[in-house]
Amino acid sequence: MSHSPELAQWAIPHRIAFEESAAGLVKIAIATPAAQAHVFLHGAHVAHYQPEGSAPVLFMSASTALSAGKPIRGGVPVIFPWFGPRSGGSSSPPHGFARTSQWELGSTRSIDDLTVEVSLRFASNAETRAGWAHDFVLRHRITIGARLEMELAVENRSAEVLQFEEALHTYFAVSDVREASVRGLAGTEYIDKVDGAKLKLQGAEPIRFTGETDRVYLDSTAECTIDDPGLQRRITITKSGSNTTVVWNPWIAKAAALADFGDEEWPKMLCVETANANRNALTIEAGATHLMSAGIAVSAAADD
Ligand code: TA6
Repeated sequence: MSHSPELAQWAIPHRIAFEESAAGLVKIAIATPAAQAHVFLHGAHVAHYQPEGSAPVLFMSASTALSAGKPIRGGVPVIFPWFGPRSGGSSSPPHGFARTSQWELGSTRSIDDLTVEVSLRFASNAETRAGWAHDFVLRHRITIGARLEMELAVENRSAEVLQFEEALHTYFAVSDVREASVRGLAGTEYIDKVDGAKLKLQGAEPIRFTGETDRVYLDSTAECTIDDPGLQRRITITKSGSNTTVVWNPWIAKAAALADFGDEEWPKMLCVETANANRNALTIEAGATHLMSAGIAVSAAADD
């Protein structure tokens, strides 16, 4: 597969290579003794992460688009500067423009024998300003090893405060969402988007899935876990700089309504998203930078 010659300087033999997909998307192919991963420059999108000896950790729809200007259905979409539909009912793309923009490679480096890091950058331009009149620089730092670590930096390059929402909209691969459970959000307030956006309180029991589930958990910095008995594994999601966690499964009807999502794929995925959204939207001063990070690790199923 060919790749952009100017990127070749950032390749690391046997660890980081650059490929170009049929639709012209540049993919960073990463391999270390601890894990394999794929990251597209398109949307700074982590599309694949698989620790050595584990099944893939991220879901990717077989029906996803993989072309400029279109969101990728799976992996870790980078959501910025608004979450969901833009307020005011405009025709702006849902979940903002970061996930469908072409990011630049910032750097690549080996951290140790098992771990590499790539960083990608996206700065405001005439196109973004036309729809959102602010200047900013995004930097997404992705560390691939025994864990997947992602850190999204938002730098305010405007002369005035910057108000925004953001998310690492992570699609996790599960054997069957009907058998999976999520822990860590007990006692947390959430917006139930499948029940009139009512504000509810999560009980003490683990979250289980019996229908379309779309919940925005607020004021929560908690570590969450996904227990997947089918794959006999627990996925742990730790975070910093994030006060919102979103839990989503489209279930049958919503999956069928999504053109880039296979009708039979909904049992195989579960989103647990690291975010700042709704009343946790951020305001940062001119010149300030905000960091939000998510760490993802896989372990054998807990016996608790
Ligand atoms: O994070 C959950 C959510 O906001 C759902 O409401 C659903 O819209 C999902 O994101 C996917 O959004 P997308 O724009 O990628 O189809």
